[in-house]
Amino acid sequence: MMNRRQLLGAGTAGAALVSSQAWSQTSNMGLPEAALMDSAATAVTPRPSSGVDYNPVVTLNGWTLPYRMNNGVKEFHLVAEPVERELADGMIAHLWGYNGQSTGPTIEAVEGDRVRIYVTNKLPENTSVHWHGLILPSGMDGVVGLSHPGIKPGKTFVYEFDLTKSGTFMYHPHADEMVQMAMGMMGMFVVHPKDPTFMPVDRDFLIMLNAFDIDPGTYVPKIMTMNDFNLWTWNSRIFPDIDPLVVNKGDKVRVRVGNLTMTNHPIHMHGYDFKVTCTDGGWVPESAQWPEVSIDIPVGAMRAYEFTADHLGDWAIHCHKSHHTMNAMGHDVPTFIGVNKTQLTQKMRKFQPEYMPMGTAGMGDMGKMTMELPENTIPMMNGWGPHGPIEMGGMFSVVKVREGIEADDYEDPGWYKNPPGEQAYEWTGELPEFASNNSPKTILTPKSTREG
Ligand SMILES: [Cu+2]
Repeated sequence: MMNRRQLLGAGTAGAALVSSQAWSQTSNMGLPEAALMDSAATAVTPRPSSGVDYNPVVTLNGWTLPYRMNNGVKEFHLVAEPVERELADGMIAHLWGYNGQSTGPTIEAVEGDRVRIYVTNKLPENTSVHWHGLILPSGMDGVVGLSHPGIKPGKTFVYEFDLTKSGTFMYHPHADEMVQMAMGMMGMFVVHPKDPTFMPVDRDFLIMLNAFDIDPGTYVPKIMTMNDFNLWTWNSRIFPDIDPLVVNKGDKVRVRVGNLTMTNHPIHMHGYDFKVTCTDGGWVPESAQWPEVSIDIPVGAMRAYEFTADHLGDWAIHCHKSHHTMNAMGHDVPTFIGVNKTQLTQKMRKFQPEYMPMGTAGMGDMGKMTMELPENTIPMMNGWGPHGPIEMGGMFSVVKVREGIEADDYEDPGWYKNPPGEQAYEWTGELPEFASNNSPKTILTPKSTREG
C-alpha cells in the first residue's frame, strides 16, 4: 500500500500532468475521483509542479485534498460521510466527516483560480457546505434553504466560484449545523497569494480547533452538549498524539488557527513572541501587525501568526484554558485538596480493593497514574516528556526547533537536549561550578522584535 505522502504525491502529479489544453475539447468529464484517507498521520503535500508556485500548508494530523484540472478549472470532490477517526492511538470516535476523516481534508488553491467543488452526500440526512470567509455569489454560499436546497442523501451538488482573495478560510455544513458540526464536519480552505513573493514563509502549519463530548466506553459524540465538552481537539486529535510542529532554526513560520468550537481558545506559544498577520477577513498590513505570546481565537474565526524560529528547543504550544489541556474527565469531581482521605480509603477498599484516593495534593500525580480504564478512552493527561509526565492532554503540542532539518522534513526529531547550564536543576546546597562562573552577558532581543 502506498503511504500517504506517496498517495498525495501521485494525486498531485497526476493532476499536474493534465494541462488545461488537453481537456479543452472534453468539457463533459465525469466526477473527479474522491480521494480517501484512512490514517490520522500528518501528510506533507509536495510543492506544485506547474502553475503558480506556493509552499503547501502542513495540516497537523491531516492532509490536503488532491484536485484535477478541467478546462482551466480546479476540480475537487468532497464526500460527506460517517467516518472512524483515531482521536488518539487506541481511541476511535465514530464521527461524520469528509473523505474518510474528521476534520475534513484541507483545500488548497491559488488566488485567481476558479474552483469547482463536487459535494456528494453519504450521510443519512441532508447537508450543504458553507465556505466561511470566501467572497462568492450568494447562491454558492451553502446555507441550506437560503442559498440552495439541501443536498439529499445520495445526491451530489456542484459549487463553483472564483477565488478573489488569498488567505485562510474554513468550510462546514450550514444544514442541521449543530448536529453536523458536533459530529466533526469541518475543514480549512487555504488560498495562496498569486504573487509568491507576498507573505512567504518556510513552514506553514494549520490547526482547526474542535471539541467533542464522548463518554468513556462509547464512540459517538453527545450532540446536545453546549459547553461541557470532555475532549478538546486540534484537527480532531488530542495530546499526546497531536504531532509536533517541526521547524528548522531560522525558518520563517506561520501558524494558522481556526476555531469552530463553542468557546474561544487563547492559544499560547512558549519561547517566542510573534506577530498576528492574518484573520479570516484578510491579511493584516505590516504597520498594524501586533505582537503577542497568546492569541485568542474567537468562535467562528481564524487567526494566523508568524515568527522567525531563532530559539532552539522544545517549546509548548497549547490552549491557555487549563481545562482544555485535559482529556476525558468529568467536571463534577469534588475538590479534595487538603482533605484527609485515610478513613474513607479504608472504607472504600472493603468494597473496591483497588480504590486509590485522588486529589488531596492536587491532581498532577494523575499524569503518571496507570489504572484500568473503560474501553475506548485515554487518561486525562498522559503525555510523557524526557523528564517525566507532561501532565497535559487535549489542546497541547510541542514546537520543536532544531538545526539542520531539511525543508520538507516534518519527522519528529525526538526531545531537545538542553546544553549544560541551560536547564533548571535541583539545589543541593551549593552552586555547581558552571553557575559560580556565570555573569550577565549583554544580549538584547533585536530591536526589530522589541519595537516592531
Ligand atoms: Cu481552549
